[in-house]
This record gives sequence, structure tokens and C-alpha cells, in this order.
Amino acid sequence: MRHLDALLHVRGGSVFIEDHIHRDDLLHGVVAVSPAAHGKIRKIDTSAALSMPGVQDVITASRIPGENQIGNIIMDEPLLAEEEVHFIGEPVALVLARSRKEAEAAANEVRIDIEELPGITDPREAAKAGMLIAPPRTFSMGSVEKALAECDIIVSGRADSGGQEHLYLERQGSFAEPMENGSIKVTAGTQGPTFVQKVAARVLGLPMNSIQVDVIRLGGAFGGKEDQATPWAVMAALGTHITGKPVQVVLSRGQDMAWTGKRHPYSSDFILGLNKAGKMLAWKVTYYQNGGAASDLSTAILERTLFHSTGSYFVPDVEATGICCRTNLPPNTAFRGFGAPQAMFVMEAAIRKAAAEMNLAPKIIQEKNLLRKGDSFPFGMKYGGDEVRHSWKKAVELTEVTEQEDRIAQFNSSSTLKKKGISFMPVCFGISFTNTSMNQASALVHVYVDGSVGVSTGAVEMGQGVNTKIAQVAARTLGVNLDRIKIETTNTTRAANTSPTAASSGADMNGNATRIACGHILKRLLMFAGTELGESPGRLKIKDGTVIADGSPSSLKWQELVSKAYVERISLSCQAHYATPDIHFDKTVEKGRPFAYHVAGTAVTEVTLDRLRGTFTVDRVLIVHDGGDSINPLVDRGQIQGGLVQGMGWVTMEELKYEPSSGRLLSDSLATYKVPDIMAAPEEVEIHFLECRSQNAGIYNSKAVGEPPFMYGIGTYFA
Ligand code: LUZ
Ligand code: MOS
Repeated sequence: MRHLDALLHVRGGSVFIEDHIHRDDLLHGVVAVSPAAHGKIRKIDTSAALSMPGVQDVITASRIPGENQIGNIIMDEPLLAEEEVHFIGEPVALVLARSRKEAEAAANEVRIDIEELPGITDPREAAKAGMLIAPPRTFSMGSVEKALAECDIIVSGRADSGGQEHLYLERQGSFAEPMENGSIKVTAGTQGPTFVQKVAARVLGLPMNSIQVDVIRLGGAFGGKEDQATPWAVMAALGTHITGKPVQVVLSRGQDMAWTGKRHPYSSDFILGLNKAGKMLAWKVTYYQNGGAASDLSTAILERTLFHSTGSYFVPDVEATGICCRTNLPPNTAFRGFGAPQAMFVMEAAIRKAAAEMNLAPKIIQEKNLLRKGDSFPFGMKYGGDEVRHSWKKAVELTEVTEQEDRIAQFNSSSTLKKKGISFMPVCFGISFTNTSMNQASALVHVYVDGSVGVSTGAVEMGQGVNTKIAQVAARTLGVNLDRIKIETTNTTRAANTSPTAASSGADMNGNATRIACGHILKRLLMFAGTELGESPGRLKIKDGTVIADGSPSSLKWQELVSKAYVERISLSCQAHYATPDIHFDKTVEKGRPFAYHVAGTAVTEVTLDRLRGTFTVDRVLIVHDGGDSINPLVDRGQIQGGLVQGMGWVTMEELKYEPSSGRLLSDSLATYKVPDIMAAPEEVEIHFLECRSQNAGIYNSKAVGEPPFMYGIGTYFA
């Protein structure tokens, strides 16, 4: 089945933030931002801006009616700077004008007088200066020091990975409208509607029930709208609260690139100990995470780094330390993989270093150490599947690796200018929010008297296909055709206290809530059908919209059943809640079972490098991926292809450049920041799904797919 939005998208019928038709008193909000990476605000002069044409108001921190605080985990980020500024692009004043152009012009006239202070952009320097966002954390198992004493080979080194711009097609933006009696409706471009609602209420000094947040869909997010859609949505709400008019705040591409946070750059030190046979015995690693100027989600991201410090491998003695460093860059944030890619990169780099030292092919070390069912992670959980090894084995078989390696060796011996390389990249990624309490979702299902169905959940559609999967779950559970199902917007009045659509868990959790809600309605309908047909309800089911009794179709069809049930005053609606079972984590000892399950797979990548020009082509990527019992293989395939190419971009072409003296982002446009295009995509991508039944999977035994494939891209670097 194709993506529900496919036709809308190609016909231009899908509605994004800027496609809405507004009241004609709409105001456009543009923020004036800090031009300095660090400094004390001496004075903010808004008088020139206020006298510009079309300007309605210029709002600074002192006008905020509630708390000037948009922090989530740690309360360290103002909506509008008050006394100090901590990064270039930090919002200082909100200009409201009749047109976007007028608002931009006036924002340029806001005079921000700053006494500049020295800034830090490097995480190691920040750590040295004691600029930490939170105390360091260490995950450990066994004794690394003891194990290192017994190793035949010890390699140590440093591995750095850069940041990454999200480059969602739809830029950050939201709009707010006044409702009755001081309430506000925010139509937001966010992965986390509840977070926008909560922070808007906090900033405006209103109860959460005065703020309604609605999300239709996002034109991409990749984690960049988990936390960082909030300030723009709250700015719009603040503008509406103060002026009583609808307000839209949308960033330009340049503003979005320059001002918003990115994937965290990491700089890491490692020590890897092995025996002669290549078995890894000890792993000691320290991650310096470049958090930027405010905590945002950095501590949670660093936690996921620690959960993935051993990558797809088992190491018996481990000590992994994460240091969350405060720098004067825009606060870095969630990005597909959420700290795990950074961890896996360090482990893979260490393996290459050991392989070179031991004069072995990296794959020998990799294969020897792949996770087996029952192996312990350093955080106490045991690996429950065997898909890491299965996917590796299948990838070797399917690629006909020996033949491929012969062909590559032959090519390399006869070619001087160009050389070919091959790499293996196994992935094992934990599914669930690492913060256990976030693993909950809800659904509200209405069956209307004409037999059509409306489903509301907390899941946000951002192109990934979660609405398609939820519609499939509803249709499958109720036994009706898909064209009866409509997925409604994500709205805080229909799904409350929701977690962001993140951590690859959107379809699992909201799909399960939908399954439960539909299950209750189905049960009521079957009870009623039993009376109608004079059958025991236990023998009935609904398939393709027809009531089936003991395997044979009855005369009772869905639509008739529903309208009769209504007349008999049977409820045709249900709200349900789902909480991922059997997960827990105790931070005081850093042990627990934080993940419902793991998703695994292996990528084999072949590249050709031009040694004179430094250019390369990715010739072939073969992926064996564990999708469980996929609900929608086409959607999953899209996620795997997209994740792969996005991961390749991170490790091979995308590079954030900052001016060292000022911390200003130099690569702030598509002319200076290069992401993979179709020409850079692999010549050939071959995706195979692993056919093995796994334990504890997600909705209808499928597996989460959003983030894991990103890490296949890491293989390109090593190839
Ligand atoms: N967001 C979050 C995430 O808040 N917690 C997580 O564990 C997570 N993991 C992946 C992506 N987003
Ligand atoms: Mo995410 S990195 O799942 O918002």
C-alpha cells in the first residue's frame, strides 16, 4: 500500500504551515537576534523599529506575562534574552508587522547593544573551563583496567564527528489565532504538540487548557522539530496574546540554518583492548558532546550515546563516560539517531585502528564480536535477538562477498588513479525513549453512523508514513477497508499529554493505542451483531466490512451494523492509552531494561575513490534489515533509503564551518553546505528484509524503522 499522502503531495494538495488561508489582520513575526556569541546586553533600543512602516509591536522579554523559560529537561533557556546572550541567533525581540517584508526590515532596526565576552565553541575547551550542562555520567560493566592488563593488543585514539543540519524541506514555523475568552489555538510545525502547549502556557501564564495545539503535517523534521519548533510556536502565541490578532512566525532558510541547533558534534577518546584472535576484551571511551548554549535535549542524547557505546558488539569490560559541554553555539538538538550514530562512529573507528595494527581486515574483528542473543549491554539489559548475526550472515551471502572482494582487489591492482573500497556496517539500535515515562501514547477513535472512521492519536506525520501505518492498523483491527479510515490532525484536545513523535516509536506506540481503541469498539459491535444474528459473539468477526459467522459471511455488513448499533445506543467511540510494557531504568546505578527491543541490520558498501580529485562514487550498498513483520514494506523501504543517504551525507559531504573568532556559522546556505543529491546517491541500493520472527517487537509484530537505517550510512566513510 502506498503512502496515504502520495497523491496529495504530487498534486500539491497537502497543506503545510504557509498554505493556510488567514484572516486579513494576520501579523507576521520576525525575531531580532543576538549578533554575538556571548555577551552582556547593555541596551535594547526598539524605537527605530517601532516607527518603521507596517510595524504593530516590538516585544522584548519584559513584556512576557508568564515565565520567560522554554527549557524542557533543564530550565536554562529564555524565550527572549534578558541580560546576557549566549549564541549568535539567540532571539532578543519579536517584531510584529503587517507583512513579512516589513517585519524583516524592522527587525534589522532593533538596536542590540552588547558588551562582548569571550566565547567557546570547542567542547573540550568548554570541559576544561568547567562549562558543563550536567555532571558527567559513566556506564560500566566489569573492570576495564583489569581487562586491559590481559589484552594482547591495545589501541587508543581520538575520533571526531561533525554536526549536521537537518535541512527539513519545510522550514521552522507556526501560527497562532485568538479563540474565545483569551484562549489561543496554535497550528504548529512541531513533533511535540504537548511540549508546545506546555511551554506556551508557561510563557503566557495560562493553564494548558487555554492553549490548543494542532499539527496537520510537517514537511520533514528528522528530530529538528522535537524541541526546536517550540520557540517559534510560542513566539506566535505570545504575539497573539499581546495583540489579539493572528500571528505567523516562519523562518527563512538562512535564518533556520544559522539560528537553530543541529546534530551534536562529538570529540571522543577511546582505548580498545583485544586478544590475538581479535576478540574485543576492553572498551574505554569518553565522549565530549558539543551541547551548544542551552541544554535542550543534550542530556537525553548523551544518554542514548552511552546506551550505544559498544555499537553492535559485545565487549565484556566497558567504561563509557559522557560529558555534556556548554558552548556558545546554538543549542544542539535531536537528529535521527539521537546520539547513537556518534557512539557507533567511535567504535567503528577504533575497530579500524585495531585492524590496521593487527594487519587484519576490519570485518574479521567485527564478525568475531557481533552481539549474540543473551549478551549483556553495559547497562544491564541482555540482547534479546540474534538479528545482528543473522543480518551479517545474510548480507555476506547475498553480496557474494568473496567474489566482490576478489573483483575489488583485481580492480585496485590494475588501477592507480581510482581505487575501490568495501565496508561492513552492522547496526543495533534500541527502541523506546530512554526516559521510560515518555513511552506512552493515546488514541481517540470515532466510528460515525455512516460507517466512516476518524482516528486521532498523538503521532505527528512528518513524511515518514506514520499516518499510513496507523490507518492500516485501524482497518486491520476493525476489519474494514482502508478507504473508510481517516487520520485526523494531531490535536492536543483529542490526544493529551502526548510524547513527541520521536525515538522511532511513533507507529509502535500510537498504533498500539489505536489497536486497543478499535478493539474495544469491535467488541461492542460484535456483541450487538451476536444478538442481531442470534449467534454467540465469540464466533463472529468482521472481515472486509462483512460480519463473518463461523467462517461464512453473514448478511450483516459494516454500515448496517454501525447504524443499527447507534439506534440501540451503543457507543461507537473509544479513547485508549498504551504504555510500552516491561521497560525500566535506574539512573542511580545506570542499570535497567530501557528498550522494548532492538532493531538490527547490516550494510555492505562499495565505493570508488578518485585519488587525484578526492571525489568518490558509492557504487553499491546492500542492506539486510530487520523490519519484523512489516506493516508497510514500501514505507519501510523509503525510510531505509532515506536514512542511508542522510547518514552518508553526514559522514562524507556535509560540513558545518564556523568562523573561529566569532562562532558565526559560515556554511549557512545550500551554496556552502552540501547535502547528498541524486547524483551522490548510491548507484545501486539493494534492500533485503530479514526473515526471522523476533521477540517483543512493536505493533502487530512489526519493528520501528525511523532511525536505525541512518547508521548504515556510516559504512560509506569506512569504505
Ligand atoms: N527523543 C527523546 C528521542 O526525547 N528521547 C529519546 O530517547 C529519543 N531517542 C531517539 C530519538 N529521539
Ligand atoms: Mo527524533 S531524533 O526521533 O526526534
